[in-house]
Amino acid sequence: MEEERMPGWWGAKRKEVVAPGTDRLPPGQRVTRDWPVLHAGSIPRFSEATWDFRVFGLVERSLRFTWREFQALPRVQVVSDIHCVTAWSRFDNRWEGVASREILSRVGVKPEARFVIVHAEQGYTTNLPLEALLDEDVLFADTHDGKPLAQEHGFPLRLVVPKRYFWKSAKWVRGMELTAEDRPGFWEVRGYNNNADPRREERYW
Ligand SMILES: Nc1nc2c(c(=O)[nH]1)N[C@H]1C(S)=C(S)[C@@H](COP(=O)(O)O)O[C@H]1N2
Ligand SMILES: [Mo]
Repeated sequence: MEEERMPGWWGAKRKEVVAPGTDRLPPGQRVTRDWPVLHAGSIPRFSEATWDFRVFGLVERSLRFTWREFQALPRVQVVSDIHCVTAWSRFDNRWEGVASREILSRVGVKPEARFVIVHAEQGYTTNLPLEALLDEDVLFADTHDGKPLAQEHGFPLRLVVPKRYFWKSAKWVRGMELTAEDRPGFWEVRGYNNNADPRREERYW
């Protein structure tokens, strides 16, 4: 199969990556084959001239990538399932992009850093423990099922965090801020669960 020759292809490890030791569909979810679009606000327009991706906060060196620089980073491919808090799950999404741990390895994370605030267009944020972003299945994706990410799904770049409900997977991402204290994000301050583990049905609080 052509796919198996691709470097970094994780299809063979899919079962472990998707759901270690558990049934694949988390409680209260049903499978959909289409891909619903959900977000607050409008779909931002991408301008390569002004786009950047910044890593800042508790790091030894703050980094700023232009679109071209970001595209030059080492790439990975991950197959994972989406679990949305509104109860749909979509299996076997083939993502391509840059692993979050690849980016974090370049900034020199300070020992005090324990959380990451993910920043996206129009002030959208979501918060995650640092270790969640070091997970091998987490990436900033620009490609889905072999095609550039659609505008409404986060073009040019979105985060994908398969082990959390999908609102943690910020669309139109622009950076990561490392912090010592947790800081609830856009949906987290609006009643969504801070941890968002689908296996434990951590939907709202
Ligand atoms: N920037 C941004 N990212 C976002 C959101 C948003 O409002 N703004 N909504 C989240 C929510 S609640 C969900 S369910 C998913 C939906 O992603 P999709 O439209 O690609 O299915 O995006 C997440 N990422
Ligand atoms: Mo959502």
